[in-house]
Amino acid sequence: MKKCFMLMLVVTLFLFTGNTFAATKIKLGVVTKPGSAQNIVAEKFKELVEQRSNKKFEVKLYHSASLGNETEILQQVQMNTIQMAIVTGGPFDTFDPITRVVNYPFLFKDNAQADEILDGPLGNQILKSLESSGFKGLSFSENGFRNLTNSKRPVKSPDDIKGLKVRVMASAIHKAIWNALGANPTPMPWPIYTELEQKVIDGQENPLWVMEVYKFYEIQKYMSLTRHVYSYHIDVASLKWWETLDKSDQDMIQKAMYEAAVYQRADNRSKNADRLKLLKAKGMQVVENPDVAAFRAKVADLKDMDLYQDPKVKDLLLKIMEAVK
Ligand code: EAX
Repeated sequence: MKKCFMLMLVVTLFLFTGNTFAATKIKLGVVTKPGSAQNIVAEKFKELVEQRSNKKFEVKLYHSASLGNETEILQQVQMNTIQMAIVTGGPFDTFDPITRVVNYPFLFKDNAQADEILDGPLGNQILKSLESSGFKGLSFSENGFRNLTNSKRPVKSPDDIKGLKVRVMASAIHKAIWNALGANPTPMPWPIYTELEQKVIDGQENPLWVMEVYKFYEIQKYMSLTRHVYSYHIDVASLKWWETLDKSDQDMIQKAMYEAAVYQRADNRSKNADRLKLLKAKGMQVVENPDVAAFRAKVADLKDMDLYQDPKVKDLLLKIMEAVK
């Protein structure tokens, strides 16, 4: 009897400590706060991975710039100080120029087109390419179509943009877009509320959820539904870390991230109509149909810029343009 008890005790202890030591922590970074598009992906991913791995993996979320800005988050992923991140397409630009293809202005007409390209073989070329800079690209979730806001005047045509100081992400293509549109683009990492409030910058551009979650209606009177860039997030892991995982864990994680991304895209899109209502109710003046043809004309030559001359980058851009014609 005593022996049996001892044996049970040993087995219990073994299971307990075994379990404790087996839990692998995944540190996941996002720059934005709870309620943001990035956090919705991250939280869904955490739920799926912990459930499916029976807590063999535990996901710890670092949000609200607690790990620094998006460029700094990506550097930490490269070094494997954190294992995963959901980061806006813009700041990837300095790590791998192929990522700027999707930031090309007016590339996708609508959500369906974005999904078709990004979930298909062309999107996969971007994920694959990221390996050469130390990232395992898993999937694409979304920020959404970006719209211009500012505190100075309603913007209907490029003439109204002249001289506006517009904050842009740390991305050469975003800077080039706003230069071509006649603004005075100012690269600045997220968050930017204070700079808008203090009028260091006149405007910024982001999807509707940002204006709501970050309360930009308090400090930006005017919004134009320019939809100039479909802004994706790239959901990445550290390649160094990825290579330490066995195949079945890799598959489980990859699948969970893709499902989290698909979930979040649908969630984001389903809320846009209400967001627009809310922003108007909060007093924003919205130009719903700006002269998009005139904006397009201003940026039509960007594909011939140096930014797109790397053959790998140019090739993908032209292929996507052809596919969405
Ligand atoms: O998701 O920096 C940006 O403008 C991003 O869109 C921001 O992280 C909000």
